[in-house]
Amino acid sequence: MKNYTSINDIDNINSWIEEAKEIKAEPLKNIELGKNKTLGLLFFNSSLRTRLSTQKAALNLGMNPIVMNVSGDTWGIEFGDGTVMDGNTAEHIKEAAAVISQYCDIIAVRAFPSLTDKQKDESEHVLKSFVQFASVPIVSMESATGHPLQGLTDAITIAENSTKKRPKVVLSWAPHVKALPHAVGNSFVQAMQKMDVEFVIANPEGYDLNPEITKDTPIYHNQSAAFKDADFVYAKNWSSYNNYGQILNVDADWMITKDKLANAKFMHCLPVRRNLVVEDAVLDSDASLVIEQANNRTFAAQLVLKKILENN
Ligand code: AN0
Ligand code: CP
Repeated sequence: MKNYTSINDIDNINSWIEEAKEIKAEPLKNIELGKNKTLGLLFFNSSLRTRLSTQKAALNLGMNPIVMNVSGDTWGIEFGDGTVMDGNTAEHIKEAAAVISQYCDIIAVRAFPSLTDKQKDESEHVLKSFVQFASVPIVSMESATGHPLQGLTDAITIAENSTKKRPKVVLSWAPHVKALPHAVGNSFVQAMQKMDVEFVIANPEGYDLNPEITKDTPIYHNQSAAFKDADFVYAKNWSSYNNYGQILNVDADWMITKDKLANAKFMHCLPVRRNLVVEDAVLDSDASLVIEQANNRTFAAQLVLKKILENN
């Protein structure tokens, strides 16, 4: 594997999960693998978990992480081909990616979608420009349409916490006040489609995700019907895909409550807004796996970096 930019880069999810568990049991086993290698982390957007867990993963492999906030701390980057750069952007991605490649052995990038221009977002122009113009491997730390480190983490967490051979997993839309990306939902869908689970999606009408991603996964517009006999409920808000980037309603009825959850475990990628997405009684109970998910971000990132280091 050269780059890790999508859940589709996972060739065998079960073997990846087993390897992640081995890393978790002995995180410093490969401390020599990344010696004298540098990981560059570039953030076009905010982050808590990704920023810290990916650096921790690099440190566990003996790598040196260096971090840059692209918005604010550096020159505005131009992505357009042939642009006359007489506006606000000061350097082109062609130079920027090539220069960063002089300092880093792997580059990790976070770049959220605009949520206004569907075609541009779906072209993944930021992530793909780094892949094109950098001379070193690229890792997505959440791009316009995917969050593959999160999806891998979630697969690991479900495998670790499952008491059944084939658990039922529900991805449920939940209310939010801001228009949020589809990336986390998309990567979770793709990860669950690769696993041996009974997987369904619940969302209000108008909020169906991209059908090219959901494929034949059942979609319920009735949340309680979807939650029947669930073992894992994964909550996430996303804005409308059809009415691209719009908030159609903030239907509070879709908030995850302890009553709705019944015997299921609760999952969320974080950050989560309490008592809007999910009530306190869930997050403060033993049913919540959110902190263990955040912990597993380190081992998912470490597995990805290890595979890239071994291959390059
Ligand atoms: C972001 C999102 O929904 O993509 C990041 C989640 C990891 N969440 C927010 O902006 C709240
Ligand atoms: N789950 C996740 O990616 O969190 P951050 O946005 O804080 O990195």
